[in-house]
Amino acid sequence: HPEPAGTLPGVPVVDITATGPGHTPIQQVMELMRAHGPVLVRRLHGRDILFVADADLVADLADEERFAKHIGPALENVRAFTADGLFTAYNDEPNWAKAHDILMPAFALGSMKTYHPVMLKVARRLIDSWDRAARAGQPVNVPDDMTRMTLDTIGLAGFDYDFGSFERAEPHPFVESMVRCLEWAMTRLARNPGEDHAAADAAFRADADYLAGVVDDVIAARTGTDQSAAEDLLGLMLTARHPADGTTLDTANIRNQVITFLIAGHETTSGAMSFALYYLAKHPAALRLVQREADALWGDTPDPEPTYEDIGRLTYTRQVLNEALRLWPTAAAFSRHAREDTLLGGRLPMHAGQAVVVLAPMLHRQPVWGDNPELFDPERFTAEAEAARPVHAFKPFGTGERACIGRQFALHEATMLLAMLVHRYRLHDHAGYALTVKETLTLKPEDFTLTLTPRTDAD
Ligand code: MNH
Repeated sequence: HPEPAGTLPGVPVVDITATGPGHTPIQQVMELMRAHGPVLVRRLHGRDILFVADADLVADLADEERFAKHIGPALENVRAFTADGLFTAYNDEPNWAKAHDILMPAFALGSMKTYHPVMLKVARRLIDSWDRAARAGQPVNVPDDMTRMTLDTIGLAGFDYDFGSFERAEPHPFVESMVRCLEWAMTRLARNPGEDHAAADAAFRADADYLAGVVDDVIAARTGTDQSAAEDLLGLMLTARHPADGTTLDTANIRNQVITFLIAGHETTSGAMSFALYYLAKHPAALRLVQREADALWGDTPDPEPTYEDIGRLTYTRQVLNEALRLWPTAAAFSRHAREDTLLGGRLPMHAGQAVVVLAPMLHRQPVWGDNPELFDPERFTAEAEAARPVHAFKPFGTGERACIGRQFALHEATMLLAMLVHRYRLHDHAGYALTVKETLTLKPEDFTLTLTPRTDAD
């Protein structure tokens, strides 16, 4: 039920019907907020969406007693290919709590120990590929290679399935279909009344069916084998019984979960590492500090063997990742709705069920971040600086019980890889890259390439 937004006291209404949201709707709302402030209603063909980035309002929205995750129009579109998977399930859909309870143990910090060897193995695939590029003097496409790395990692770590992405010149067809599905979910929001989109919808159906087919292969490779009880994600999905009722996940739900994890498990992490490398390539002082941290652990060993414990010691590397996620949180928006009639922030009347979209990139540029929020500065994430800041000022992983389940997984994978890369290579911004952010529901630096040379002792 679209609420007449004019009833929200003091909240500007910006009608974008004339231009539409275009291909970069997140960046468009960022611009609108720069002009109109961090609370606004965006109106498109008479449909209103309330966007907020104000730190106090976001802190209030984090109150799980009064607000909950909302499946808004974007996620409704994603539901067309992930249905009741964890990411797109409604809060009260029984399969959400069931799958959450069954899969949670696989994402506790301690579980990262199990994934560590696989993450390292895939990191070495990337390094082999970058070594070849370095020897040939060829540039590497950073987001494409980060996507190869994260897809292979979630495939192997979660499902013991090898996408073999580094053996392919083009992205794996799963990635191409997935990106088109995400684009369909995004551009469907920009459709004008009366237009005919039958061709786009048919192409989407074909892509969604292809994704489901890949997932059926992933599952078939395991069912009935003695590996079906392995303690990875798929093993838990196939065999773990819910403590409350003793049942396992049903077949349709397992398929939805596998698609969900293959997508959620790689797309955003890939973007986060790409942005981190972008900022390191542009900020030599920060790059030197990351290199120093890696050198302190691994010296000039050409092929270090990072241990699980090493990754926890890479605190500055982690700060760099956090700072990249501050400026470009790769899952940039999440939605909340009021559980009951309430006043948001004590001043904006919301009725039960009414939705709000939190725009993380602008939350991350609010005054709590100081007077130069556009500046890349990993010092914002020292323990002291974090302790001094309101807890809800940084939300790259969402909030509450529906927050990202894969956070530790992503941070372990990304921290290790970043440290290994800067330990091994000098990064050359050979093209004088100017950042353009591509949106496919998630964010990535578009066409970002680097050239690489091995580091020498003199560096
Ligand atoms: Mn992840 C939910 C961001 C990595 C699996 N993820 C979310 C949400 C955000 C998010 C934001 C909440 C969305 C909402 O409220 O509607 N996730 C990220 C980012 C990274 C990331 C920025 C990397 C960086 N996510 C991962 C990885 C996995 C994963 C890696 C899996 C291995 N994420 C999920 C799942 C959910 C989720 C599953 C849904 C959780 C739930 O609702 O129960």
